[in-house]
Amino acid sequence: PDFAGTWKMKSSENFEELLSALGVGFMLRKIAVTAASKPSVQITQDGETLTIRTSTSVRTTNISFTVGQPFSETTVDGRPCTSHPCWETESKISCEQILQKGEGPKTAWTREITNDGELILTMSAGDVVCTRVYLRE
Ligand code: R13
Repeated sequence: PDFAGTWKMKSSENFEELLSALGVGFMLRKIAVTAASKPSVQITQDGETLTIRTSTSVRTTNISFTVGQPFSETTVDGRPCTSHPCWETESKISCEQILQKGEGPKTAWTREITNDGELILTMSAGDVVCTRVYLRE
């Protein structure tokens, strides 16, 4: 499917719980939650290669990867990891993350384009799943 576009967030569930599960303390969590309520996501795509720029007022991340090939990124709490993106369905990429050092809950994300053209992002840490729905701008 086509992930390309400029996306705005429609809804978010469990983002703060996700940061809690990762051990992020109260103050930084509140700052992160506030900033992450108005993100801007820009995706470009060339076949199975995606570039995703996620910007907020306090943190901007840029990832570029090809589905099927491991790449380096950081977990949502900022720890370097190696990520393994694969197709879970024809329209859903599932990505497991392995921390480069240290320990922590198992983290992963998925990104899926629905039939009505929405982008659904999930991020998980252990049993906690955060779901964020994006619409094309
Ligand atoms: C700040 C420092 C503390 C840590 C943190 C974590 C996440 C975020 C900010 C911070 C933000 C994340 C936004 C994620 C989005 C995801 C998406 C705990 C390292 C800088 C406060 C803002 C927008 O929807 O793809």
